[in-house]
Amino acid sequence: MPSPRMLPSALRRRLYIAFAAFLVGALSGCDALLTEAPDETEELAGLVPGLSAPQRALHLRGDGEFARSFGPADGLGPIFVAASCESCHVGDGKGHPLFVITRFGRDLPGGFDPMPSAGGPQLQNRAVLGYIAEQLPSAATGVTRLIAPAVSGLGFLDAVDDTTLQRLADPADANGDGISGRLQLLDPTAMHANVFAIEQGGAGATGTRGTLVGGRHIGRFGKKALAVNLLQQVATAYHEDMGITSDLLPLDVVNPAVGDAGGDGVPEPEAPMSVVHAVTFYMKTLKVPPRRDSASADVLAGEALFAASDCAKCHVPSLTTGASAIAALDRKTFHPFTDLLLHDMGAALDDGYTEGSATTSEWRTAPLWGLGLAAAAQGGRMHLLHDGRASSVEDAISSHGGEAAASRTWFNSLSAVQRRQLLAYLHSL
Ligand code: HEC
Ligand code: HEC
Ligand SMILES: [Ca+2]
Ligand SMILES: [Ca+2]
Ligand SMILES: [Ca+2]
Repeated sequence: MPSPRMLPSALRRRLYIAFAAFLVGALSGCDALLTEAPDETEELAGLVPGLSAPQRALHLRGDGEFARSFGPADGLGPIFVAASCESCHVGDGKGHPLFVITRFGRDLPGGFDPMPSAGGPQLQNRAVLGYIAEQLPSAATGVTRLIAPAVSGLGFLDAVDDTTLQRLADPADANGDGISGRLQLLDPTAMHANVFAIEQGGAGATGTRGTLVGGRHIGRFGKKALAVNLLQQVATAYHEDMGITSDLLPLDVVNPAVGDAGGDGVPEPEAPMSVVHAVTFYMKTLKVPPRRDSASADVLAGEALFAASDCAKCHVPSLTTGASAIAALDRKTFHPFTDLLLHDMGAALDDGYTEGSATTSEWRTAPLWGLGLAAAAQGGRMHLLHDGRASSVEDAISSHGGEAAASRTWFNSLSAVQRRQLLAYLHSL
């Protein structure tokens, strides 16, 4: 458990809510700390600099909605995973493996079957009173359990042009370095058309977005990059994770073994578009995770090691946004340590589960910004990789295979001093 002093007040306030059980001990005696000014350098929640007053107001409204817990009278369910965004995305930081999302499907000769007639691809393991939750079907061959990613800085990733991702992709490994980032390519759906149309017409990205590559759209959010932009991700989260309908996804998710059975009794849409927009805007305008100790000698030496390594070919240190109607996100260079592309990570990370054009062993490069803040958000101990299985950075690297196998070998060949320097750098992100 981290010392309460290490935690900024806003993060701490939120952690206390979700981790009350873990933090009961820490609560006693830290009343004085709670009233201290937050340490800006460790604050994860917060606005991107340069927002106008109306933009700040919309951000605050979205913040409130993100924290809001839905009840049966608000349309929760009839089946769902959690009652609020914040119950998984605690303090906007990385989620704890106690609160995972489970998705499943099975391999068939014709390809992967997300088992819709058995409630796939996502398991809604809770239900409102009088309705029956889903159970994992025994016929599922691929089951994946995903922890919630941190949501800070996502507006910058949302505002990167499609052309930037196309430029980074090297599907045939043309430069022969064993690393071949692929675009997640998705069959166009009515939802894509809607989310792109709304974004182009509203306060969203105005650069190259919604590009068709071989007739398919480019995905970028989610661990296998299934969502094309934040608006789609947010509307889908309401729908699949909380059972909340909107104009973008107007039919409640039901347990196919039960059928509608009166559903949740609340008319659709349960969340007006103003709420979906406010939460999307909140996601877009959270500041990037702050760096710490960035000038120490070890960190600077580690930075040079990282830049010279293959790590940086996937965990790309700098990206630049395209044109954005939000001035604070317009053509800005930022440091996410991801290329937003899919990579084959080898057998250890193969979960037998596939989404869109991503294979079972392919994952979107996890951004490394905020890595050093993960443990604080996760109740004191680090849980890395898509399912939170790794308890340290070294542990996460030891699961890197496939395209990242050479990178893992390189890491293992570092001297003790170099390894300490690289880890100091990664923890400063
Ligand atoms: C039950 C836990 C849970 C709930 C509730 C939940 N999320 Fe998530 N969230 C996740 C997980 C797990 C992922 C990764 C999903 C994936 O890979 O497809 C995720 C992914 C995301 C992402 C994509 C981040 C990225 O880096 O690609 C955003 C944005 C997001 N959630 C926002 C929300 C919002 C907004 C809500 C409420 C409307 C919400 N989430 C509710 C668990 C949750
Ligand atoms: C071929 C691309 C690639 C290379 C090279 C690579 N990584 Fe990764 N890395 C990934 C992907 C993809 C994930 C997400 C895997 C998952 O979630 O299961 C990841 C996850 C991680 C994580 C966990 C992050 C989190 O939030 O859970 C760390 C830490 C990490 N990588 C560090 C490194 C370091 C250090 C190197 C160099 C020694 C490296 N990686 C090389 C693609 C790569
Ligand atoms: Ca509902
Ligand atoms: Ca389901
Ligand atoms: Ca309903």
